[in-house]
Amino acid sequence: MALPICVTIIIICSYFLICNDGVEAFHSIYPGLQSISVRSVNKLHRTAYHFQPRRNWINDPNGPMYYNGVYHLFYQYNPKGAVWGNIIWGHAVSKDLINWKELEPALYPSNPFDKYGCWSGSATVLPGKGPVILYTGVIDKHSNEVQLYAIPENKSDPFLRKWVKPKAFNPIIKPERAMNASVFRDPTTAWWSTDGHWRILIGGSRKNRGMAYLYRSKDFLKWIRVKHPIHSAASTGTWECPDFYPVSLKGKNGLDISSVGNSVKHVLKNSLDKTRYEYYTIGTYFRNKDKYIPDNTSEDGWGGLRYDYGNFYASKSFFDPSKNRRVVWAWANESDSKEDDVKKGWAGIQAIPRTVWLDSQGRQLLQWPVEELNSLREKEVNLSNQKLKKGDYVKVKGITAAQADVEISFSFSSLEKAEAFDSRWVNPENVCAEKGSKNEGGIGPFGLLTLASEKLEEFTPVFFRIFKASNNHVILMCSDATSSSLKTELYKPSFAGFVDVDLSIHKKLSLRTLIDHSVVESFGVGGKTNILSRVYPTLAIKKKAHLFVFNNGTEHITVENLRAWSMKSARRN
Ligand SMILES: *[C@@H]1O[C@H](CO)[C@@H](O)[C@H](O)[C@H]1NC(C)=O
Ligand SMILES: *[C@@H]1O[C@H](CO)[C@@H](O)[C@H](O)[C@H]1NC(C)=O
Ligand SMILES: *[C@@H]1O[C@H](CO)[C@@H](O)[C@H](O)[C@H]1NC(C)=O
Ligand SMILES: *[C@@H]1O[C@H](CO)[C@@H](O)[C@H](O)[C@H]1NC(C)=O
Ligand SMILES: *[C@@H]1O[C@H](CO)[C@@H](O)[C@H](O)[C@H]1NC(C)=O
Ligand SMILES: *[C@H]1O[C@@H](CO)[C@H](O)[C@@H](O)[C@@H]1NC(C)=O
Repeated sequence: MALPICVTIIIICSYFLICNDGVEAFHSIYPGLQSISVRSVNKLHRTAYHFQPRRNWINDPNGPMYYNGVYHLFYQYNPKGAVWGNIIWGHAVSKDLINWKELEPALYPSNPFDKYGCWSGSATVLPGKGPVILYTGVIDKHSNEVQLYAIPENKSDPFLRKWVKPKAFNPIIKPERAMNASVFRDPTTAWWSTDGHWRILIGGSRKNRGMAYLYRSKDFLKWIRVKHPIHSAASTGTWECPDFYPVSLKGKNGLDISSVGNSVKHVLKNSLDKTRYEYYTIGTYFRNKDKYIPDNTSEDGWGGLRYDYGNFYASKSFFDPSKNRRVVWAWANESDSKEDDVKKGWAGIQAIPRTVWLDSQGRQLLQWPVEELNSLREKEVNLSNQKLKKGDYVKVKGITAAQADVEISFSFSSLEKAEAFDSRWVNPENVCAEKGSKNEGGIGPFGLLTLASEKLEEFTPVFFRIFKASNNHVILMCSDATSSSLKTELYKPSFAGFVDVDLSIHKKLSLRTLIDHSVVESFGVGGKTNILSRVYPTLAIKKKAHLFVFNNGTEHITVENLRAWSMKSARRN
């Protein structure tokens, strides 16, 4: 369960003098807004192929799974309004992860243990027995939490529409007295070990130390906490939505959750409530010790590896046995204000589901939109061998630039003109904010101008910029919202990440960007560094949106190949 950040309390309270209603828990922060429903939703910036429900607020993806030929996506949902609150589990099903059918909610408060909310959780498909959902129930106004389970009422129903919460064993896990019960949530999918036990993780913290509690069970009903957490890290605050899964050292195939073997590593991902970003480590899972230890190449904290350096949170993965892949889902929140959300009648989308696998060097994960997305590609335009001098920008004509998929590769002949890298630049976002696309460089900035108005009053550039450090080159990838909209009162971050690539052999960089009205979702260098931005152009909308390639560095850049497609809208229902 991901909660809206606390600092907004102050802002919202000053707008609506209604916060001192005696509710102290930090999630009850928009009591005056959370149940305002609108008659008709504003379609202007709605997405055409990124999943969102018909109206209202959504956040975390929950319980993704593939069962009997159907993909299920559940999600945190406010059925009454467009800000967080009244949380239940929405439910949608799909045959291809792209076109969805929205169903009735799967879980909603129905007993004393989830009276104040059905928060995030996961699904496990038990061999021969079918799916089980584990989720967090909120028992009171102080957000004290327990874990519950639910099973399908009828396993033969192809869509698993109805879920029941058996009384006999629920809640299956309660916090112990020494634990902080208000930060004890988001059970993972369970894995099975040859000692005959199922195991799950639950996120939490002790003081400021983030941790993933480990529980085991023989029968999936009676759960016992293992004495130590599987892993914890100082100063990281509460770990939300932990995700723990095996990845293969050999190739792109995903692994089922319980896989073991010599060529298996593990990934632990946590969503940090403190920063509202996630990070992951790659490491070794010592089964007999119930311990996970990150590799020394994975930083274990704020500055660690991220799936995505933009609006991307509370992610959750699942193994898809039909295509032998692991797929990760995540929530991308809005960058406009709560008042805007109430007016437009909706807030929150899901990022495009991504296949995730381990890079051949074993140091990071790679991600790529699921291949089914390509079925939405229609009209294609392409460009090759286009030279870009400093200050050039070239329009990509002939596609619906507000709803598009673009793949592009760039090359250049020398690294000589790279600007000097300042070793104090630890946070790529600061470098992106300082250097931007408007600040001319040596090699780059070069890339795409997405959601651009004809005269470039508005645009969201996605670009690379190359620097020379003392003994290597540093590649910065930015998705900069600074000029994305003429509307001023928006969150316009200069999202950025460094890209781990060796340019000494091939001086080439590639980029794929999915553009969807208020989404610019980019995959740098085959999915090494990825950034999802939410933007709200006022001029660059629908047919008035344009796409350009540009170069603002002195080194000449060649667009080796560009392929861009208009995208069809995904079917909903
Ligand atoms: C369960 O679902 C199947 C398939 O939809 C249906 O034929 C059957 O009648 C259902 N059983 C009950 C008890 O509702
Ligand atoms: C429990 O966690 C909440 C939320 O982070 C925090 O406000 C509270 O101080 C914690 N309580 C204790 C006893 O640590
Ligand atoms: C990291 O661990 C590997 C073995 O897993 C070891 O060879 C290497 O020296 C370690 N590096 C550092 C910086 O500790
Ligand atoms: C370029 O686009 C045209 C149609 O616009 C298409 O026929 C052709 O196959 C494309 N070429 C490549 C290399 O993709
Ligand atoms: C390129 O640099 C020029 C000069 O600084 C600036 O006016 C222009 O906006 C830049 N282009 C982009 C796409 O940022
Ligand atoms: C998404 O919205 C922005 C702007 O309000 C906040 O700064 C982010 O913290 C928030 N992200 C999450 C995960 O809540």
